[in-house]
Amino acid sequence: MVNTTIKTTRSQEIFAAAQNLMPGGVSSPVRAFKSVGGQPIVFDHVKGAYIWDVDGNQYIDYVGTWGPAICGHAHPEVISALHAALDKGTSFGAPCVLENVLAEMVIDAVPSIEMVRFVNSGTEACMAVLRLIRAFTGRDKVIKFEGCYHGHADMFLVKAGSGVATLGLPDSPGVPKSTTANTLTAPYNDLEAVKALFSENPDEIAGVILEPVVGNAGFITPDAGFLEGLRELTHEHGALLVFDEVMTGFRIAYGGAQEKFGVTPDITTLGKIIGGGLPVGAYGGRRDIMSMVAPAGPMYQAGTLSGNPLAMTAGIKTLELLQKPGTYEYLDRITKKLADGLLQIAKETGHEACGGQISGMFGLFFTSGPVHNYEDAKKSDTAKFGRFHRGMLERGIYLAPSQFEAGFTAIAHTDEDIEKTLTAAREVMSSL
Ligand code: KE4
Repeated sequence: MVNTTIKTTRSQEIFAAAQNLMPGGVSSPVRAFKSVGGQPIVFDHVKGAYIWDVDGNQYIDYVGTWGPAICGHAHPEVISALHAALDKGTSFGAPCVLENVLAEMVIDAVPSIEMVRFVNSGTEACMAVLRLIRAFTGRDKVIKFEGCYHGHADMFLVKAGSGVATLGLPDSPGVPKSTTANTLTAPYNDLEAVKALFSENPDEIAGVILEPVVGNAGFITPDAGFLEGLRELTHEHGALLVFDEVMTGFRIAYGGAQEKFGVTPDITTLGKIIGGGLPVGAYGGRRDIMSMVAPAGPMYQAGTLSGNPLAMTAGIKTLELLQKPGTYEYLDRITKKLADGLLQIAKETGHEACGGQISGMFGLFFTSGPVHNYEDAKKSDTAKFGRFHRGMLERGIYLAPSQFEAGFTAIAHTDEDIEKTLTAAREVMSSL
């Protein structure tokens, strides 16, 4: 175990036991701190912008359970809405008006979505969309971008980001070559590479899927014209454009990255925030495309807990809270203060660093940059990032435990939290 100045005895005991019970002791790989080293902390409870671990240590949280906690953890209005919903049952497996309510909110918010289907995770949403674009176009091939992550379905585990990048996995064993033969990849922000793929595979590409702002290779923004270029190319070649907004949806703006950048895809995947901390994913888009989904159409997709009343309740309340005037201006202001502060401190303490933020999403790479794609991101000093992560953790700041993840703020973060974080960052970077 890594000696730390904070007391983590109980975390160590629980995590040691967990490793005998669950692979790596976790329910999702990135949580194991493999790429940053040291002992993962075991959470006891969360509230607002804060975490308390099982040893009683408190942290300012910039992971927010990977995005859902944008209103702060355990928001009192979400919790009380859930309490009321609980008394009516936890799952129906039948139509429920709450699905109508959340569906209308999503359709009203997201420019590309005319109809929506709820599922239970972002992975499910992306899996279903891959099947849908193939069903709609009659074509089999799909273009994804190196470093982008669209969940763990076989077809997407090709040069994927997030935990795959974090652990440096060669994609993954167990994925037959035949499954990924139709998955084409290009460097992010490289329109010429996409044009070449369309030329080499005429009339065979069903669609292009991407994170419109990348959070799974670290934080990477689209170059000017990149999203617009993909919109034109997909139109030109009869392919569909899919924005995977599982992470960016309702975070980059209330209408997602597509609202922020003014580029409307044909289909959008969502997750995280629309579940308000409970398991929800969704996919939606043009009515003519979505009408292919069973039972309206022939494309099959299903789920026992899809649209369950608890998850719908948490999502509805979360989106209601996000509709409050000034929400995204506040998120942008405090996150800019954080990101700019981190870069300024890195420069002042002699470290090559780059990064930035959009609304409540930010990132920091220890490399001079700029970082336009995954290859650039991989040039960053991940060992230094690991030392930075540990140093911040010991000072009560909980950052994403991987260089290849983005950071998230919430409306619960205060200026004081940001200032405390920057003070800790200066101490750590001075000693890196
Ligand atoms: P889930 O199946 O984890 O709900 O969603 C998959 C997914 C799809 N698309 C994007 C853009 C995503 O960011 C994700 C999941 N994000 C990761 C964090 N980088 C989830 C954290 C984890 O895997 O534990």
